[in-house]
Amino acid sequence: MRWILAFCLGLAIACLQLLVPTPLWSAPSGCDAAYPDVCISSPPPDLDCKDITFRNFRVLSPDPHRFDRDEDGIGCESRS
Ligand SMILES: [Ca+2]
Repeated sequence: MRWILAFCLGLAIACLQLLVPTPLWSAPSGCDAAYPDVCISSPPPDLDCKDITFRNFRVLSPDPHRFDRDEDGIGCESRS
């Protein structure tokens, strides 16, 4: 019967992770939600691409640092 308990507990944890908004679990405080793939803190200070090492990352509105100046949803595109 112990496996049933383990199964239910695992199921409960899985459901909890679906119900609770992910930022509570994954995003450490200080990471701006506009850049979900990388951890960049919200301004101030206002950062530019030259101040960070990330390239070609997803940018969501409102893009407080203006990393995505051409507004295609990709920040700090590396020119090749
Ligand atoms: Ca862009």
